[in-house]
Amino acid sequence: MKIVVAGGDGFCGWPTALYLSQKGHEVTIVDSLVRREIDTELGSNSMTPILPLEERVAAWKEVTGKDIDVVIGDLTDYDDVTRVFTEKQPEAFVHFAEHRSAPYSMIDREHAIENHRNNVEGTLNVLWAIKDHAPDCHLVKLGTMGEYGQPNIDIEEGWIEIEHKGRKDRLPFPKAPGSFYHLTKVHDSDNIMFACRIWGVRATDLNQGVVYGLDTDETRLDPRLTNRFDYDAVFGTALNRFLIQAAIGHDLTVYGGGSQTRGYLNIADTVRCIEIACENPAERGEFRVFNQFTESFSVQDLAEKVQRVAREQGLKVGIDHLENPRVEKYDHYYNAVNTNLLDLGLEPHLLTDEVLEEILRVARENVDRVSDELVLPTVTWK
Ligand code: NAD
Ligand code: USQ
Repeated sequence: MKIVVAGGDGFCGWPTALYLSQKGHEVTIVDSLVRREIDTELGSNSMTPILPLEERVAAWKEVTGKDIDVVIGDLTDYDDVTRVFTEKQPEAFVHFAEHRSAPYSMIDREHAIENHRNNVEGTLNVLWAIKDHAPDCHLVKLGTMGEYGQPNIDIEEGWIEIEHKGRKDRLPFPKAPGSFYHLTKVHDSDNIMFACRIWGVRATDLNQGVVYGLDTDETRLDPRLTNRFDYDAVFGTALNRFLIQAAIGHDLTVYGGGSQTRGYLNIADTVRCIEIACENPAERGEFRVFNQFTESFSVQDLAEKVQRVAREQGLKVGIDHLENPRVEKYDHYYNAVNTNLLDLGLEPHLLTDEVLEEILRVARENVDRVSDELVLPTVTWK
């Protein structure tokens, strides 16, 4: 298939582009490189040294003989988006290309607005370009489990049957997101659903949980292909942060009580889920939602797992319950359905000690690249 991976220089997009290329798909990466600029803004860095995009792609060609096209372009620029659709005529457009950090969206008014502008405008451009230039293209859009929040009922996959005053309907599942970033994903979902309804766009919204891990079979082929690995309090995510904290001898930063629970998945499953979605496209006019996570954990569970595995490697690691910089629920009900991807053939890589050990080993090899001052949270919700 001809597949565009927008956001293909990022943590999820890069290993996905390699995986799809390895499977024989014709892959084009589109990226504005804004994530690298945000590193400069925040004074942060990937814990692993990542090469410039052109050099990564050249290394892939050298190692595998396979070509990946690169377009440096911004989805908020309609000329860039039009060029990609007219020149590439993709059968699937995989859309990772958004600002994805909840704390980044909560820094101040300007960041909240920029987050909305980048994410909502980019997705609207993609929808208009599909309508105008590639109406049969399947949009595979990365949403988030955080769109649903933590309701006191089971979370369904996008839709829920409701009986109200004697009448029934199948309606979008209610949303209660926890940051301005998560809200951008809700707005995207509504816009995509609308475009499916009025223009007959085919779309799959992948409500992904928190992704952990670093390498995949493809990024392990050569050190120049390594993936980015965020550890700072703005872009680093829970489990990956804990592993890096263990490696540098920092207490694990559990926010508040630690009973807040989320869906998680291994980066190796992210790439496979994208392949499954691309190879099983939605129908024309269908807005399909898959909940993309494999297991649920509380933050405290994760900290204890990391503490145990680190101890076995001779590292002494404490768990610190910090005052929570966010506003979120503790001790809440959490039971989300995730059967759509499993039914289509996903075989999850679960969170075993071996998985934790491998990530911890890479973290320990790169400790000299970590700035301690980026570890503690500085952005608050209030
Ligand atoms: P990332 O920040 O590492 O990568 C995003 C990439 O998109 C970057 O390379 C960035 O330069 C690019 N980009 C951003 N805005 C762009 C624009 N307007 N035009 C072109 N390129 C642009 O993020 P990630 O962790 O790889 O996440 C990818 C997607 O998956 C995001 O949409 C995110 O919301 C979603 N997601 C991520 C996680 C996670 O745990 N990492 C979990 C659930 C959902
Ligand atoms: N947390 C800690 N300590 C930390 C970091 C986080 O206790 O050092 C807690 C947070 O308070 C939260 C949970 O861990 O309860 C998850 O936080 P996170 O930073 O790992 O993830 P989140 O902000 O939800 O965002 C990440 C990605 C985002 C994606 C989302 C999926 O950055 O792009 O959309 O995971 S989900 O959580 O399902 O919405």
